[in-house]
Amino acid sequence: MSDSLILQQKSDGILTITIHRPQALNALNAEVIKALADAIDDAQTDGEVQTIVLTGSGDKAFVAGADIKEFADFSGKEGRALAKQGQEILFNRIERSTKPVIAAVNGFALGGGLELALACHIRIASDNARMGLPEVSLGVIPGYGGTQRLPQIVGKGKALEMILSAKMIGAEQAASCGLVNDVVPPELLTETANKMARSIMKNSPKAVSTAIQAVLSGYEDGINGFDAEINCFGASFETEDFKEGTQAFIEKRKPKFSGK
Ligand code: DAK
Repeated sequence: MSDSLILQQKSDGILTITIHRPQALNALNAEVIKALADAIDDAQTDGEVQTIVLTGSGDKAFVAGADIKEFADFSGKEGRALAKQGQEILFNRIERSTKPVIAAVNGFALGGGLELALACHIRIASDNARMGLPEVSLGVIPGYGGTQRLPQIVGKGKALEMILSAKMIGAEQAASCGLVNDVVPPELLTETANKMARSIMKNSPKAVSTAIQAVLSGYEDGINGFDAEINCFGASFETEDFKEGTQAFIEKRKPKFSGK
C-alpha cells in the first residue's frame, strides 16, 4: 500500500521521489513517512542512484504538513515517541544521506512539509510556493526538527519570526533569507532541480558525501567541526576518486569517478 503513496523514478543517476497523496495535499501520515524512509534507505546502496530529488504530487503542494487528522488525538507520550521516531527514521536520515537530496518545493510546504524540505541538502522552489511552520496556530510546536534546522538555515531571528507568527512566506522572501537556494517558474522546477543534481554529479561522489558529513559535523553535539573537517580531508587522499580527479587534471581530461 505504501508504494502508491510515493512514486519513484530513476533516470541518469537521479532518483525522483514524489509524495503522492494529492487529495490531502501530500500531508505526511505514518505510512508516507515509512515509505519515504524505506526509499531513502534503499537509495543509499543503489548503484544506479547518485542524487535524490524529493517533490510533491500535483501543482499545489509539496507537503501541507503532518496529517492533522492523524495527530489530533495524540497524547504527550505518543507525541514525544512519534517525533523521536520520525526524526530518526526519516528526517535525520535524509540529512545524513550520503547522496545529496534536493527538495523541489512545488507549492505549499507547511509544518512537517517544510521540516522535510529543511532536512534536504538543497531547496529549489517554484515561484508559487508558500512556506511556513504553522504549528503554534494548532497548539503544538514543530516536532520534526524545525526548531533546530530553520535557525541553522535562516538564522535565529527570522526562524523565531516564522515559528512564533505561524505565517507563511512566499518563494521570493524564502530566497532572500536563504531558506531556498533558487526560485523558478513552476514549469522549470523539475528541470532546475535536475540541473542542480547533474552539476553535483560531475564531481566525485566520494568527496560529495564526505563534504556532507563534514558540514553536518559542525552541528553535532560534542564534535568539533574543524577537527572533523581535518579528518575528512585527510581521508579524501586515500580515495580512488582523489587519484582519478588529480590525474585527470594533469592529463587534461574529464575525470571518471568510481565513487570509491
Ligand atoms: N493534514 C491533513 N489533511 C490536510 C492537510 C494536513 N496537514 N492539509 C490539507 N489537507 C487536506 C484538507 O483537509 C482537504 O481535504 P478535504 O477537506 O478535501 O477532504 C484537502 O487537503 C485540500 O485542502 P484545502 O481544501 O484546505 O485546500 P485550500 O487550498 O483551501 O488550502 C492550505 C490549502 C494548505 C492553506 C490548507 O489546506 C491548510 O491550511 N492546510 C493545513 C496546513 C497545516 O496547518 N499543516 C500542519 C502544520 S502542523 C508530530 C510531528 C510533527 C508534526 C505533528 C506531529 N508528531 C511526531 C506527532 C507537525 C505538525 C505540522 O505539520
